[in-house]
Amino acid sequence: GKTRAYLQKLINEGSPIHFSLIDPDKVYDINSLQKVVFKLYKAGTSAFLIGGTLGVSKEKMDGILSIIQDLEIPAIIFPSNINLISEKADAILFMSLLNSDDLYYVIGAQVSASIIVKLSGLEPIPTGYLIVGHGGTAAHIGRARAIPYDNSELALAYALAAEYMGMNYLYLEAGSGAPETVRPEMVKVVSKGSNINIIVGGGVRSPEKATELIKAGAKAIVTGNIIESDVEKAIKIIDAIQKISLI
Ligand code: 1GP
Repeated sequence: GKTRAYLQKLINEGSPIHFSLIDPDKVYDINSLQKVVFKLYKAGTSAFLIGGTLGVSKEKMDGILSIIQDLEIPAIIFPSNINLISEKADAILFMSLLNSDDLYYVIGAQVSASIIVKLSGLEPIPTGYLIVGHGGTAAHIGRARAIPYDNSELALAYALAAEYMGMNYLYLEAGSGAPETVRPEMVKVVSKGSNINIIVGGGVRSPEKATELIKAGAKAIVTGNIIESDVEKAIKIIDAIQKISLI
């Protein structure tokens, strides 16, 4: 698959990945989004993620995707449920919410969606989704038993389980707008103890924090809220992590 190969190439080169997350529910003006998307693209964001937990319809997704579609970088669906599958994207984070108490979010939604994904031609990216700390709306809706911010060993146990089940990525999620990000200490323990590629998101609002998380071993950083509230800040985050070489 093209998107997986593209991301793997960045990882092999030691280039940190930056994902710009667009939540279709938070987009009120498609024209200003267009400008923001172009700025992020020019600044060197690695790919766009599109998704959100509440208030997202396929129509809204398609509207956003029509803007991103023609750029040279991938548009990747970050799904909260099975209704958010659009053939206008390049790929989908095919995720299991590993620490959910509800089998629907662990394997049910995936079974309901798999044939649709196959028919859509979207490239699935096997991803474990692990909710940490604050957890935000995603934790509530996903019935997650969030991993405490300071329990790195528990996160590592999930990471190894995900790796042994064949997943490529582990998304450590503190929840959109979380007052505290996943701690660099947890990222360090998981990256040292496993071979899975770590994505970190939730509450990343400064270049310093993003840098710290990358240096701790994250392969990718996600920024969501900041893109809509302060795109120049998001660009500073992109610039900061691009300066880091992981080799
Ligand atoms: C949410 O991890 C993402 O799923 C991004 O979080 O909106 O806080 O950047 P923020």
